[in-house]
Amino acid sequence: MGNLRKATIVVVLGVFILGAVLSSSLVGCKKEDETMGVTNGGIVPKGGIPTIDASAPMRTKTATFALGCFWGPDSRFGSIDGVVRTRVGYAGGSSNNPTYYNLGGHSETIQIDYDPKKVTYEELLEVFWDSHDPTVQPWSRQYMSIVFYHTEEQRRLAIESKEREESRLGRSIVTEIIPFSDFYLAEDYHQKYYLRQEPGLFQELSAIYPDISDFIDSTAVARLNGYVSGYGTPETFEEELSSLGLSEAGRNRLLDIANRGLVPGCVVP
Ligand code: MHO
Repeated sequence: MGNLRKATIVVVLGVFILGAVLSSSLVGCKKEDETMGVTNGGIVPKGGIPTIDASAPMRTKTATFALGCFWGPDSRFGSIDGVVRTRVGYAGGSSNNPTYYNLGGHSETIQIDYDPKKVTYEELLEVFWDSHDPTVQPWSRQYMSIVFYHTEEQRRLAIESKEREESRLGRSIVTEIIPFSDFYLAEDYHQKYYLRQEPGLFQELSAIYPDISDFIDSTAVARLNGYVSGYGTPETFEEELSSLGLSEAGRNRLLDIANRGLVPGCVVP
Protein backbone atom coordinates (compact mmCIF):
# COMPACT_ATOMS: atom_id res chain seq x y z
CA MET A 1 0.00 0.00 0.00
CA GLY A 2 1.43 3.37 -0.97
CA ASN A 3 2.16 5.95 1.69
CA LEU A 4 -0.41 8.34 0.25
CA ARG A 5 -3.15 5.69 0.44
CA LYS A 6 -2.20 4.85 4.06
CA ALA A 7 -2.22 8.51 5.01
CA THR A 8 -5.67 8.94 3.42
CA ILE A 9 -7.07 5.99 5.38
CA VAL A 10 -5.62 7.35 8.63
CA VAL A 11 -7.11 10.81 8.00
CA VAL A 12 -10.54 9.42 7.05
CA LEU A 13 -10.59 7.15 10.12
CA GLY A 14 -9.43 10.01 12.33
CA VAL A 15 -12.20 12.32 11.11
CA PHE A 16 -14.76 9.55 11.59
CA ILE A 17 -13.65 8.80 15.19
CA LEU A 18 -13.47 12.50 16.08
CA GLY A 19 -16.98 13.01 14.67
CA ALA A 20 -18.36 10.08 16.67
CA VAL A 21 -16.74 11.30 19.91
CA LEU A 22 -17.95 14.87 19.39
CA SER A 23 -21.54 13.94 18.57
CA SER A 24 -21.85 11.55 21.52
CA SER A 25 -20.51 14.17 23.93
CA LEU A 26 -22.97 16.72 22.52
CA VAL A 27 -25.89 14.33 22.91
CA GLY A 28 -24.78 13.52 26.46
CA CYS A 29 -24.38 17.18 27.35
CA LYS A 30 -27.45 18.64 29.03
CA LYS A 31 -27.43 22.31 29.90
CA GLU A 32 -27.91 22.95 33.59
CA ASP A 33 -31.18 24.65 32.83
CA GLU A 34 -32.74 21.96 30.68
CA THR A 35 -34.67 18.86 31.66
CA MET A 36 -35.96 15.88 29.74
CA GLY A 37 -39.54 14.79 28.98
CA VAL A 38 -41.79 12.44 30.95
CA THR A 39 -40.49 8.88 30.92
CA ASN A 40 -43.18 7.01 32.88
CA GLY A 41 -40.46 4.59 33.91
CA GLY A 42 -40.51 3.28 30.35
CA ILE A 43 -43.97 1.72 30.83
CA VAL A 44 -46.76 2.70 28.46
CA PRO A 45 -50.13 2.47 30.27
CA LYS A 46 -53.06 0.55 28.75
CA GLY A 47 -54.90 3.60 27.53
CA GLY A 48 -51.62 5.16 26.36
CA ILE A 49 -49.85 8.18 27.75
CA PRO A 50 -52.03 11.33 27.64
CA THR A 51 -51.24 12.99 24.32
CA ILE A 52 -50.26 16.24 26.02
CA ASP A 53 -47.49 14.27 27.78
CA ALA A 54 -46.47 12.28 24.74
CA SER A 55 -45.84 15.56 22.92
CA ALA A 56 -44.05 17.32 25.80
CA PRO A 57 -40.99 19.21 24.54
CA MET A 58 -37.62 17.63 25.31
CA ARG A 59 -35.95 20.94 26.06
CA THR A 60 -37.32 23.18 28.74
CA LYS A 61 -36.08 25.95 31.03
CA THR A 62 -36.60 26.11 34.75
CA ALA A 63 -37.97 28.86 36.99
CA THR A 64 -38.05 28.68 40.78
CA PHE A 65 -40.19 30.91 43.01
CA ALA A 66 -41.31 31.08 46.64
CA LEU A 67 -44.56 32.99 47.24
CA GLY A 68 -46.31 31.69 50.32
CA CYS A 69 -48.33 28.49 50.52
CA PHE A 70 -47.27 26.46 47.48
CA TRP A 71 -50.55 24.65 46.76
CA GLY A 72 -52.12 27.62 44.93
CA PRO A 73 -49.10 28.52 42.74
CA ASP A 74 -48.80 24.83 41.80
CA SER A 75 -52.31 25.12 40.33
CA ARG A 76 -51.95 28.52 38.77
CA PHE A 77 -48.58 27.99 37.09
CA GLY A 78 -49.61 24.47 36.07
CA SER A 79 -52.52 25.87 34.09
CA ILE A 80 -50.36 28.10 31.87
CA ASP A 81 -49.93 27.11 28.23
CA GLY A 82 -46.19 26.44 27.83
CA VAL A 83 -45.67 25.24 31.39
CA VAL A 84 -44.59 21.62 31.02
CA ARG A 85 -44.05 20.50 34.64
CA THR A 86 -44.45 21.84 38.15
CA ARG A 87 -43.28 20.48 41.49
CA VAL A 88 -43.41 21.87 44.99
CA GLY A 89 -40.66 21.73 47.55
CA TYR A 90 -38.41 23.63 49.89
CA ALA A 91 -35.53 25.98 49.10
CA GLY A 92 -33.52 28.88 50.44
CA GLY A 93 -32.71 27.47 53.87
CA SER A 94 -29.63 25.92 55.35
CA SER A 95 -30.59 22.41 56.49
CA ASN A 96 -30.34 19.28 54.37
CA ASN A 97 -33.46 17.29 53.57
CA PRO A 98 -36.09 19.57 55.11
CA THR A 99 -39.62 18.31 55.70
CA TYR A 100 -42.89 20.21 56.04
CA TYR A 101 -42.69 19.96 59.83
CA ASN A 102 -38.95 20.59 60.02
CA LEU A 103 -38.17 23.27 57.47
CA GLY A 104 -34.75 24.35 58.75
CA GLY A 105 -35.07 27.89 57.37
CA HIS A 106 -36.39 26.82 53.95
CA SER A 107 -39.42 28.38 52.25
CA GLU A 108 -42.28 26.71 50.42
CA THR A 109 -41.19 26.85 46.80
CA ILE A 110 -42.51 26.01 43.37
CA GLN A 111 -40.32 24.87 40.51
CA ILE A 112 -41.55 25.17 36.95
CA ASP A 113 -40.19 23.64 33.74
CA TYR A 114 -41.41 25.71 30.81
CA ASP A 115 -41.15 25.74 27.05
CA PRO A 116 -39.47 29.07 26.23
CA LYS A 117 -41.00 28.94 22.75
CA LYS A 118 -44.46 29.24 24.31
CA VAL A 119 -44.05 31.22 27.48
CA THR A 120 -41.34 33.62 28.60
CA TYR A 121 -39.66 34.11 31.95
CA GLU A 122 -41.07 37.68 31.98
CA GLU A 123 -44.60 36.28 31.67
CA LEU A 124 -43.95 33.86 34.54
CA LEU A 125 -42.69 36.78 36.63
CA GLU A 126 -45.95 38.64 35.92
CA VAL A 127 -47.89 35.67 37.29
CA PHE A 128 -45.51 35.51 40.25
CA TRP A 129 -46.23 39.15 41.27
CA ASP A 130 -49.93 38.76 40.61
CA SER A 131 -50.24 35.63 42.77
CA HIS A 132 -49.27 37.11 46.14
CA ASP A 133 -48.74 40.36 48.01
CA PRO A 134 -44.97 40.95 47.84
CA THR A 135 -45.16 44.11 49.99
CA VAL A 136 -45.97 42.22 53.16
CA GLN A 137 -43.20 40.67 55.23
CA PRO A 138 -44.48 37.17 56.07
CA TRP A 139 -44.52 36.06 59.68
CA SER A 140 -42.11 33.21 59.02
CA ARG A 141 -39.54 32.17 56.42
CA GLN A 142 -41.84 29.30 55.46
CA TYR A 143 -43.91 31.79 53.45
CA MET A 144 -41.16 34.11 52.14
CA SER A 145 -41.37 35.76 48.73
CA ILE A 146 -38.23 34.80 46.77
CA VAL A 147 -37.11 34.64 43.15
CA PHE A 148 -34.38 32.00 42.86
CA TYR A 149 -32.63 32.88 39.61
CA HIS A 150 -30.93 30.14 37.55
CA THR A 151 -29.09 32.42 35.13
CA GLU A 152 -27.78 35.99 34.96
CA GLU A 153 -30.58 36.82 32.52
CA GLN A 154 -33.22 35.62 34.98
CA ARG A 155 -31.54 37.75 37.67
CA ARG A 156 -31.68 40.86 35.47
CA LEU A 157 -35.30 40.26 34.44
CA ALA A 158 -36.33 39.65 38.06
CA ILE A 159 -34.68 42.88 39.27
CA GLU A 160 -36.20 44.89 36.42
CA SER A 161 -39.68 43.51 37.00
CA LYS A 162 -39.40 44.05 40.76
CA GLU A 163 -38.55 47.72 40.13
CA ARG A 164 -41.47 48.07 37.72
CA GLU A 165 -43.80 46.46 40.22
CA GLU A 166 -42.60 48.74 43.04
CA SER A 167 -43.24 51.88 41.01
CA ARG A 168 -46.63 50.55 39.91
CA LEU A 169 -47.62 49.85 43.52
CA GLY A 170 -45.87 52.91 44.97
CA ARG A 171 -44.59 50.74 47.83
CA SER A 172 -41.45 48.76 48.47
CA ILE A 173 -41.36 45.02 47.89
CA VAL A 174 -39.83 42.55 50.35
CA THR A 175 -39.11 39.86 47.74
CA GLU A 176 -35.56 38.47 47.81
CA ILE A 177 -33.80 37.83 44.50
CA ILE A 178 -31.13 35.22 45.18
CA PRO A 179 -29.24 32.56 43.20
CA PHE A 180 -30.82 29.14 42.99
CA SER A 181 -28.96 26.43 44.86
CA ASP A 182 -30.83 23.43 46.27
CA PHE A 183 -34.44 22.40 45.87
CA TYR A 184 -35.86 19.62 48.04
CA LEU A 185 -39.02 17.98 46.76
CA ALA A 186 -41.93 18.24 49.24
CA GLU A 187 -43.83 15.21 50.51
CA ASP A 188 -46.04 13.42 47.95
CA TYR A 189 -49.30 14.65 49.54
CA HIS A 190 -48.35 18.28 48.72
CA GLN A 191 -47.77 17.58 45.01
CA LYS A 192 -50.79 18.69 42.93
CA TYR A 193 -52.69 19.16 46.17
CA TYR A 194 -56.00 20.38 44.70
CA LEU A 195 -56.21 17.55 42.19
CA ARG A 196 -55.89 15.17 45.16
CA GLN A 197 -59.11 16.67 46.55
CA GLU A 198 -60.93 15.34 43.46
CA PRO A 199 -60.77 11.56 44.08
CA GLY A 200 -62.19 10.44 40.68
CA LEU A 201 -59.79 12.52 38.59
CA PHE A 202 -56.87 11.88 40.92
CA GLN A 203 -57.42 8.12 40.66
CA GLU A 204 -57.55 8.20 36.88
CA LEU A 205 -54.21 9.97 36.63
CA SER A 206 -52.64 7.88 39.40
CA ALA A 207 -53.61 4.76 37.43
CA ILE A 208 -51.79 6.12 34.39
CA TYR A 209 -48.81 7.21 36.51
CA PRO A 210 -48.44 4.84 39.47
CA ASP A 211 -44.89 6.06 40.00
CA ILE A 212 -45.07 9.35 41.93
CA SER A 213 -42.19 10.93 40.04
CA ASP A 214 -43.99 10.35 36.71
CA PHE A 215 -47.20 11.69 38.24
CA ILE A 216 -45.41 14.86 39.36
CA ASP A 217 -43.70 15.29 35.97
CA SER A 218 -46.88 14.93 33.89
CA THR A 219 -48.18 18.00 32.05
CA ALA A 220 -51.67 16.45 32.07
CA VAL A 221 -51.53 16.27 35.86
CA ALA A 222 -50.28 19.88 36.13
CA ARG A 223 -53.12 21.10 33.86
CA LEU A 224 -55.78 19.12 35.73
CA ASN A 225 -54.51 20.53 39.01
CA GLY A 226 -54.94 23.99 37.48
CA TYR A 227 -58.38 23.37 35.99
CA VAL A 228 -59.85 21.91 39.20
CA SER A 229 -58.84 25.16 40.95
CA GLY A 230 -60.58 27.25 38.30
CA TYR A 231 -57.46 28.40 36.43
CA GLY A 232 -56.78 28.25 32.71
CA THR A 233 -58.64 29.92 29.87
CA PRO A 234 -61.77 28.52 28.18
CA GLU A 235 -59.76 28.30 24.93
CA THR A 236 -56.95 26.13 26.30
CA PHE A 237 -59.49 24.12 28.27
CA GLU A 238 -61.39 23.21 25.13
CA GLU A 239 -58.19 22.54 23.23
CA GLU A 240 -56.68 20.32 25.92
CA LEU A 241 -59.69 18.44 27.28
CA SER A 242 -59.19 15.43 25.02
CA SER A 243 -55.40 15.33 25.54
CA LEU A 244 -55.39 14.83 29.31
CA GLY A 245 -55.88 11.05 29.35
CA LEU A 246 -59.33 11.16 31.04
CA SER A 247 -62.20 8.70 30.59
CA GLU A 248 -65.54 10.07 29.43
CA ALA A 249 -66.76 10.18 33.03
CA GLY A 250 -63.57 12.05 33.99
CA ARG A 251 -64.05 14.56 31.18
CA ASN A 252 -67.63 15.19 32.26
CA ARG A 253 -66.58 15.66 35.86
CA LEU A 254 -63.90 18.13 34.74
CA LEU A 255 -66.42 20.06 32.65
CA ASP A 256 -68.64 20.42 35.76
CA ILE A 257 -65.73 21.51 37.93
CA ALA A 258 -64.32 23.99 35.45
CA ASN A 259 -67.61 25.86 35.47
CA ARG A 260 -67.64 26.48 39.20
CA GLY A 261 -64.91 29.19 39.12
CA LEU A 262 -61.88 29.79 41.32
CA VAL A 263 -61.63 27.75 44.51
CA PRO A 264 -60.30 29.59 47.58
CA GLY A 265 -56.57 29.00 48.12
CA CYS A 266 -54.96 27.68 51.30
CA VAL A 267 -55.15 29.73 54.42
CA VAL A 268 -51.75 30.63 55.76
CA PRO A 269 -51.87 30.44 59.56
N1 MHO B 1 -51.85 25.03 57.05
C1 MHO B 1 -52.36 25.75 55.94
C2 MHO B 1 -51.31 26.00 54.91
C3 MHO B 1 -50.81 24.81 54.18
S1 MHO B 1 -49.44 25.09 53.39
C4 MHO B 1 -48.95 23.95 52.40
C5 MHO B 1 -53.55 25.04 55.38
O1 MHO B 1 -53.74 23.88 55.70
O2 MHO B 1 -54.33 25.64 54.62
O3 MHO B 1 -48.53 25.90 53.95
